[in-house]
Amino acid sequence: MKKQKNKKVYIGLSIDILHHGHINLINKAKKYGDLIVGLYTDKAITTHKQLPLISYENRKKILKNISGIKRIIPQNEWEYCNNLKKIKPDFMVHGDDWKFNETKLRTKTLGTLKKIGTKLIEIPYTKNISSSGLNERMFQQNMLPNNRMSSLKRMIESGKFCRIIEAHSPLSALISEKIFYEKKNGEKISFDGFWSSSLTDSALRGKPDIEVIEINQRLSNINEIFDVTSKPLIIDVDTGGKPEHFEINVKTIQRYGVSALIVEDKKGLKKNSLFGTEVKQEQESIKAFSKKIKVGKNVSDSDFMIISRIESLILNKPISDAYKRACEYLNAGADAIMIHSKHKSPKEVLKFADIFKRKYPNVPLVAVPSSYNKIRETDLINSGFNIVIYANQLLRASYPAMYKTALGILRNGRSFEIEKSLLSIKEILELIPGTK
Ligand code: SPV
Ligand code: MG
Repeated sequence: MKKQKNKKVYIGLSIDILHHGHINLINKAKKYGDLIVGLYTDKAITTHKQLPLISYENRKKILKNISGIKRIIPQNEWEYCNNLKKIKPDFMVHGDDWKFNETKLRTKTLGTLKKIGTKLIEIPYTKNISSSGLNERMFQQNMLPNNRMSSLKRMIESGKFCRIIEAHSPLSALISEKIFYEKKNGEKISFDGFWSSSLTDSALRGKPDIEVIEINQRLSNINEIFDVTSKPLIIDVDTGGKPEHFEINVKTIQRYGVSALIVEDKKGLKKNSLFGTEVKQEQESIKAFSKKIKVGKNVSDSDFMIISRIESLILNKPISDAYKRACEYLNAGADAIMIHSKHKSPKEVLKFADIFKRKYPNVPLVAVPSSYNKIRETDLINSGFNIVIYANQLLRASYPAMYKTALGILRNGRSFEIEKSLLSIKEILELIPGTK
């Protein structure tokens, strides 16, 4: 076919792993006219898949070196409608595999194409490209320490709101790695990473949450989680200990590929924050805590984040104290702030966010809504939060399930009655590939 003059052709690409299927598509599409590629932004990709390994700018650089592309524009959403309406191309070219794996997207796109008078050309999906093989390659790449470490910061920088969930074991992490909820519009809601909680890591071992589980044991747990997952992880390092110890631990934590740590401004024998003032808890001085941050930042990789956790509200101090500390901790080099509260109402946390974001709109802000759990993610987003951490729900879910099961066996003198609430033997045998 001869290239048609003054005709515009549109294709959407993400090209995280560029392969010959993409080249086939580009070569065929450009025959219909001037080729405009809508390149998926990192944020658009994360509405349906994991963050791409290669950033938007670098994927754009790659595309620029492929001949026959007239223009590259950002594809900001999963759906093509906005770009199509803007460009009004004569043709849109797409692989025909979306008839099977993206039916909602296809139907919606067909509606738009009809309205704007664009012709759809569907190209047979290139043979011998195994999507499971590509997914496995992506998974292996995402697991590498540097890739995993940088992915959290990249996600935040792409403007994505990050949903983090506690993982106390590889199995709990595997659930969160894979689970997604598909909304009516096809958007896939999933967890973006894991929280290694001091509370659940301690409770799992039958120990109190008082910094008694030492860092190497915490890291050994994380290492096992990292063996079977690819998403980023934030570690709760409690008070971080003495600055001299903190410095050494920051280096070790980074080496594992952890993306961020959260260090809280308390001192002495640390008690769980959710006790509030019921127990003796003391806040560290601004000066001493700022020194700890500086020491940690001095040995931090640029992709690693040190998040300062402010305990003022936990200790019934005013919002002004929390704000003052936030400013000082940022001056000391903190990459982000976590504001904690144990109140049932989110009022004070939202007030803090309002004041904080007016001064620091670009500094990431973290919420841990364990007690004020009625708040929805949309409200956190609207208030300027960038990360939400569901800090303990999976372990709290497993305990009552185990308790009920153990009691049921005792009550009945056998396991038959409780079987219906369990994973079947077949399911547990098939849960982990390679067991057979
Ligand atoms: C944890 O999960 O260990 C935390 C959050 O530090 S909280 O339990 O709310 O203090
Ligand atoms: Mg903790």
